[in-house]
Amino acid sequence: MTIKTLTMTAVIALGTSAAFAEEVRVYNWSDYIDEELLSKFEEETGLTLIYDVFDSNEVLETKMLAGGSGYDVVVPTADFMQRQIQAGVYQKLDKSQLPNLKNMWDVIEERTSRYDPGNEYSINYMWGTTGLGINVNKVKEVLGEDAPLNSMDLVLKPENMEKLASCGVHFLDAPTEIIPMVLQYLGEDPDSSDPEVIAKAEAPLLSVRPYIQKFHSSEYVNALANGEICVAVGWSGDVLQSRDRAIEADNGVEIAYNAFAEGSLMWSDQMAIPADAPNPEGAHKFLNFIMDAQNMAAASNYVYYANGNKASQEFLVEDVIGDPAIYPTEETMNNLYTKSPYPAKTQRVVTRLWTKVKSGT
Ligand code: N2P
Repeated sequence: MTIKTLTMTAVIALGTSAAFAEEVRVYNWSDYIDEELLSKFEEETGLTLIYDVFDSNEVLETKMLAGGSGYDVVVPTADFMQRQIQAGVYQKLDKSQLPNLKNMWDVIEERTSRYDPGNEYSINYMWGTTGLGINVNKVKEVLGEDAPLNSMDLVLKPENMEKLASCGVHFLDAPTEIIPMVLQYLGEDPDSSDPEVIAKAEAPLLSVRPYIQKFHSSEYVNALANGEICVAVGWSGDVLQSRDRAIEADNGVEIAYNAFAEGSLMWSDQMAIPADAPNPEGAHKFLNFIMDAQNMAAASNYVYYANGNKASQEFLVEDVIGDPAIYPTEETMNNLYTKSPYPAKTQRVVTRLWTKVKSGT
């Protein structure tokens, strides 16, 4: 059984003779690890690993704010994590239990310290961008050879979307990523927290809403690969995994990932330990295991996301370290933007707008 085939709520207990062993419970994004690493962790530590997956920061946040999740390690995106740290949701890392911190990459540590000063509560797991997953041939068939394959025009111009609706379009169910994308398209500050600026995203989204088949943050990986849909606004590595699944299926579907020429969001997912984690020592063991250079490289090589681990880079395959969609060049990097957490009042505006967009009214 693989993680990929499980539903979001599934729980996997790995190991056979581990009935009495101590447990570590990890809650991570779906399609975000090479599952061989999970059994390797159990073999190396003698701990039983419970590994659950999610595909939404909002779902994770609700669990974290409620408390008592039972998890020892969780993986929020940095902007969400910042306000969760402020809400007292996480415990400080005990760096003496994390010798592999020496492997981490100062460039990324500096980037994430904006959200977690001194990186006292978290380590970077992976980072990536939000852009376009495309079935190249289908989209050209529908829109012609000069289809805007790397532009927001593809998914925000109603005349394009009306045609693409015939082959299927998914958007991430991620309001804090899609709304900034629309603001960027409009020439507004994508990181704006001003409710009046945010309100400007509503009309463009409603104008393409009739042509969006689904708002979902993980189904598109298979749906693109098997030709059920032709476009997804999705996450870089997930689209690249979809490309691989199509190649493996040998079904003639060619999937590409393109960041937006107008500028894409760059996000960082951070591993952190809840304040009420049942097994903080096991949590530290898991973090240290992940920060091993070869383990981190194995994870990135499998899921096509860049990581924050400098020492892992010599073990990355060329397909990963050499792909500017994963490790962007300086020039691409300058075209990316980042997000800050929304203040509570703005978050409510965002949530309301999103409900309206999803319901299409
Ligand atoms: C992994 C998706 C993680 C990206 N499948 C969201 N930050």
